[in-house]
Amino acid sequence: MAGTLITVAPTGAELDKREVPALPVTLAELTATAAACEREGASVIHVHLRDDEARPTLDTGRLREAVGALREATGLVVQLSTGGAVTDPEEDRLRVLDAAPDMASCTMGTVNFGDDVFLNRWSFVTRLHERMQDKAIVPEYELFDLGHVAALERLLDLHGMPYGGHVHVDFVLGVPGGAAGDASTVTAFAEAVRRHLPAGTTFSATGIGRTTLPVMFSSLAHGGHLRVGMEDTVSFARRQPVTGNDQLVRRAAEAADLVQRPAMAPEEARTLLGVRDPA
Ligand code: KMH
Ligand code: ZN
Repeated sequence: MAGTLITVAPTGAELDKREVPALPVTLAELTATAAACEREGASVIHVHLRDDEARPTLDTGRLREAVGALREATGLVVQLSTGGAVTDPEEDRLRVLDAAPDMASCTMGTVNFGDDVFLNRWSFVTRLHERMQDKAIVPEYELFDLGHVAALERLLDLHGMPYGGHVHVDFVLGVPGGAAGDASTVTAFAEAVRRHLPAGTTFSATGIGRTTLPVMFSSLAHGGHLRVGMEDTVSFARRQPVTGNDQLVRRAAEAADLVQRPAMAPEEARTLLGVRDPA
């Protein structure tokens, strides 16, 4: 039986370091949390960077530096976010790929995001997909709503398979404005993947805030993989703030052990996802 791929999303673009002191925002904090998460069972890291004032940034120089530092400090598959913050322009988001990560995220449509709008126009999605094909970067398709499965089916039909020939998607559930973070929604997404996407497509799932546990257990029950991290959840339990990303990865790895699909090593994840060998 295959293992469980655990992706850690340690930082995100939304949280304020002053309100969440354990959030990794410097490069030293990022590499330290990455190494700790790898020890606990993570095999992929989904990266958003912050600037010297801890504000979200898509600066290419910083992104390149972070990719190098993460490769130096860990064996993790490095996935850069092209989602950025809701305010980031499309051209800046496309330029993320110049930092030559192993993977990058590719959100499959526009979604309300709290009071904001996370804009992903069709023309932008297709440019991102094609540029990743050209640059040999493996996408992780982010699905915030059920319609995003249909959008991905259309994308693959019209523009071909991603680099590496394997399709991997991530259900991001429980965003205010997107699909709910509960077991029946995971079931609906898993079924839609099975019906509409190529055979062999793999999925992970993450639930925002308090939806993290139902989404985690439901994904495992469907043979899916996991994403956890402070981008999505900063509360470990009621009135118990997360102490660090490694705490969330450890819990995910324990759950994976319980279902007898233990956490995958990064090399296994590389093979599964079709990621090219590190330079
Ligand atoms: N920060 C959100 C607006 C991604 O990384 O690709 C988008 C996001 C998705 O986090
Ligand atoms: Zn993200």
